[in-house]
Amino acid sequence: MITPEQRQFFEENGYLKISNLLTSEEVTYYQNLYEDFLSNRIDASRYRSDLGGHIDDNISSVTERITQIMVPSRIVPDLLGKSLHIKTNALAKQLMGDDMALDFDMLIDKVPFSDTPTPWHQDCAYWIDMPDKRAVSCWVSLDEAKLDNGCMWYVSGSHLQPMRPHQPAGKGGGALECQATEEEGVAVGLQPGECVLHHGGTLHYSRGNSTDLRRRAFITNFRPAAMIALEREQGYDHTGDREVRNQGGTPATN
Ligand SMILES: O=C(O)CCC(=O)C(=O)O
Repeated sequence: MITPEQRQFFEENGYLKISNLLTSEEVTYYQNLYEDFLSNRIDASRYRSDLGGHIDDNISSVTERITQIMVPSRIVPDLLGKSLHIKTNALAKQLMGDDMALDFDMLIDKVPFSDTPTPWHQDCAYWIDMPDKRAVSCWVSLDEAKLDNGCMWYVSGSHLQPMRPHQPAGKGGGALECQATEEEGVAVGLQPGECVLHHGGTLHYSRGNSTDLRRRAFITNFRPAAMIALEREQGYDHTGDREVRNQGGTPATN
């Protein structure tokens, strides 16, 4: 249950940490499933990309700097009936209304020593413009997330400000970036099974993983069912399929 104080904190700051979302048994279930996706035992190649592909150097010792797998629940539909989706949808409804429904989900993994920050951005910069701006992402950590393996940072209240100008983060990959610094931000460390919610307009970022620790995030995103219908009518479903990108001119997959 979200308390009135938590709701007020979210409304004012644009993010909110939730402790004890998943039990340790549930965390183990999602960690195992995550490994099946990463190792291609579950084939998600169609929806897999490197969110760190904008980094232009030849010294990478990892094949993907930031592994992003879109719409895992489209590949494993049973996920929709499991605890992470059910609990995060309930949080989204409590925060923003009963019409909040799952728009997309994704896995974002930063392998040890991949050392690649996620650029500062606002999710709404990736999306088509919608009349109803309600949107919330639930970033569920399957590992301890701390500063140097890439916990999330947020600029408090940025969802209440005009969106900052965004540009492609580099030549490769689909990531967007805008101007912001850690001095403006707040870091939110998490234990496995905890999550942090952020509004679609909240400015956020994470450092690279410069440690030997894992940093696996399972993310669900919710918005009003009517806005999801509007997106789909325009061929926009967050899969990053070339067909959809070309139609919509959408630069990336978030
Ligand atoms: O996991 C990350 O580093 C970035 C996550 C993110 O940008 C998001 O959930 O919107």
